[in-house]
Amino acid sequence: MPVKDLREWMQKVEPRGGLKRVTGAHWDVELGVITDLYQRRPGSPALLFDEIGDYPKGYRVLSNSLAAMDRIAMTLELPVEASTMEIVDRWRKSMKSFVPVPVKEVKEGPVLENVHTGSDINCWEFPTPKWHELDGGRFIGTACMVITKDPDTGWINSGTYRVMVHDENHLGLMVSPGKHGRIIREKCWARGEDCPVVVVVGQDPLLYMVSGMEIPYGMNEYEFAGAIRQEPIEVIYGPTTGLPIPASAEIAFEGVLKVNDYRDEGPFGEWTGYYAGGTRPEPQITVTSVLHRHDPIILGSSPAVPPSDTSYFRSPLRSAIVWNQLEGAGIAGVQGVWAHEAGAGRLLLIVSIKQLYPGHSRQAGLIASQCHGGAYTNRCVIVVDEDVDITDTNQVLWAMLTRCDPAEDLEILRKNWSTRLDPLSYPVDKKFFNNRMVLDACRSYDRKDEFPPVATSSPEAAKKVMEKWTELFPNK
Ligand SMILES: Cc1cc2nc3c(=O)[nH]c(=O)nc-3n(C[C@H](O)[C@H](O)[C@H](O)COP(=O)(O)O)c2cc1C
Ligand SMILES: [Mn+2]
Repeated sequence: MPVKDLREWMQKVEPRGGLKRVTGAHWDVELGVITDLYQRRPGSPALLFDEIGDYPKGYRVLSNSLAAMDRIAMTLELPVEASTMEIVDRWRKSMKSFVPVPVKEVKEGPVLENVHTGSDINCWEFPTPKWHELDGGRFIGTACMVITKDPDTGWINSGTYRVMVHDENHLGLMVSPGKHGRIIREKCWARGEDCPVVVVVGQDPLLYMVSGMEIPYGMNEYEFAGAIRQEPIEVIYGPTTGLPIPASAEIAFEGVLKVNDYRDEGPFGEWTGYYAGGTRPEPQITVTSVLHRHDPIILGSSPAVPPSDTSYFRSPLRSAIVWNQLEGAGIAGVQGVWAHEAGAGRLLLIVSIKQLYPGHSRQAGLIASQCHGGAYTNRCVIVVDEDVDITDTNQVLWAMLTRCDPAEDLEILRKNWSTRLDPLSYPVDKKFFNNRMVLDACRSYDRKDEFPPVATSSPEAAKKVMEKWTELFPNK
């Protein structure tokens, strides 16, 4: 049975050792440090914090939710033992052929167990973490869904954008240029209208994944998630905004972005592993209602030096997007793409190809570095031959060190698509660009046939031995 909400998701992962309960950690940095230390280890359990300093028992935080491939697979409705490349494949198919599954409206839902409006609103009610030591505030929205509605078309969008608590009834919202939530807010303001918004905190992690990934403009993330789940997402319509909210969400803040209402926000530890800039004015949400379940759970994520909770799922999903786009650009022979965790799924792309003609590998690398799904903040693309396992960093480095001649096989590209979050980006007239490289680590096509043979057992020899020596290779 597909899970419906965060609690069912936790019940499903706990028996597999995928959930660790922590009592007594403080919201002020301690909980964030524990998360940071855990998330560096791939496969580490989700962390459920309770009895969080100053707050009543039952008011909880769940972090590190997607730091393990088996939990990512499960969340995408795949078998838990699915390989990384099966996860990539799943997303490739979802992005290519997706039949939207409309939401199902329900009148009642656990999110309505507590409804606060007017003077009853208190955004400090929840144990919102200060995630990192240098953060400029407490961020309740990290692995959240921010729901907005296009005033022209009625399209509902959901994106994961950070949300800081300003005071009892104001939240800060930082949405980067070009993101759908930003485009919608700008449309509202251009008409002189306030922009209604809902911040959902604590939802089924599939909705977190889908909101945190680039789904094409005009598509409704609820309907995309419904297509993956093969079941409609159940929503209630918010009492003060009329926007759809998962009926079994833990917490939802309804509110409005009033025209030109800015307030200083940030900084916050970012996915690049750095703080980008200091405190800056960003739009603020005036909260019109707070809805929450009894004993609510904040679903949180702490971007930091990668890998982090965020980069684990973005790596396979972004790999899928770049792979599809390479194929869409007509590149034949692509065997795989890996958006490496160390670059948080963006800075480093590895592409493997079966070389078919001279210039093929260079073409694949240059396109990967510039196609829409790969271009933003990339720093390095490495192209390797098909014998290299692109998810094995040692193999990729070995290929680079033995097949990429620095005098011949390194392309440097200037003035590319970046952001101020990239510590190596540079402003030209206040607009940010970066420089990047493509390393062609394939055997050069002209030397392909005389390149020294690889000194490792052939797949055939290995298979034969493993079949014979099953006691030595029990898991093969
Ligand atoms: C944990 C996490 C935090 C994020 N924080 C922000 C943020 O603060 N601002 C932002 O513009 N994008 C942020 N993103 C990236 C967006 O969620 C992502 O680009 C998504 O595609 C946005 O949705 P949209 O395409 O509907 O705009 C974050 C992603 C994740 C997974
Ligand atoms: Mn979107």
